[in-house]
Amino acid sequence: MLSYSQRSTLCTNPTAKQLLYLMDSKQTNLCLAADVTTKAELLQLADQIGPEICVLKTHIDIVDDFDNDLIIQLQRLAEKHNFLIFEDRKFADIGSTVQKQYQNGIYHIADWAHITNAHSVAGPGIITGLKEIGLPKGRGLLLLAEMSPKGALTDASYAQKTVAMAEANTDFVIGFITQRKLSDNPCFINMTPGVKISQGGDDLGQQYNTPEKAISAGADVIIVGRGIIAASDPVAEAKKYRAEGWAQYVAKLSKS
Ligand code: S5P
Repeated sequence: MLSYSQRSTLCTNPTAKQLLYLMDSKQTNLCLAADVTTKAELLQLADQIGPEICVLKTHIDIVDDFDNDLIIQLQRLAEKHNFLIFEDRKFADIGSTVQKQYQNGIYHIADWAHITNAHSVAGPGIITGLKEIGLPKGRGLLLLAEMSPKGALTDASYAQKTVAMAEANTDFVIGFITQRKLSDNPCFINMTPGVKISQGGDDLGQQYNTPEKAISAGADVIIVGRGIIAASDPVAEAKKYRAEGWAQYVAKLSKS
């Protein structure tokens, strides 16, 4: 098994390179899903938990009081604490439409999100459309190959077809949202949501695995939301997830 930084040297996409490099240098494979609905809460999480993470994942359209200053401040915090910003937009339309959704509207996602993601259900045109906007800016795209909730339609055949779409676009596609490793290409980064130290789920179908299970199944980055943000001490909890995620990576590396 290659280390994150060894993989970094093999990749051409600048965001993939930067992320893999920073994971090893900062010693974290934790992504925080900062699913909060006010600007103040989002900035507080980014500042307090920023030192523990490699990626801050946003759902920018759930912030009630969104304004451009939020983006400026998030970018400052990303610099200060050395993390990348991943807007979890889950694009799912035809190429022509997603280009506008990525570039225009009130969020201008392509201008600030190092990483975004798309469903593969719409076919390869969605990647081409997003790539025309994102690649000149050095951005990276994750494809949703496999979703975490109960009853998700993303079966093995869907996931494999998604991998094939990624293989045809290795300049821009930097990996997958997935529950397991799907490809041997070292430049694809597997990000796994549905992670919590206490397994189980929520009452809307979400299913959780422990960091240990997620990483042994192939996660490079564990995405944790409520496991951290709903805890009584989110910073202490983030440190726990960071330590656990890193220990599992180091153990896996030393076994190989
Ligand atoms: O299949 C998926 C894909 C994603 S990106 N399942 C998910 O849960 N997510 C996202 O991960 C979801 O949108 C949320 O932001 C996060 C999980 O949050 P948690 O609070 O359940 O850890």
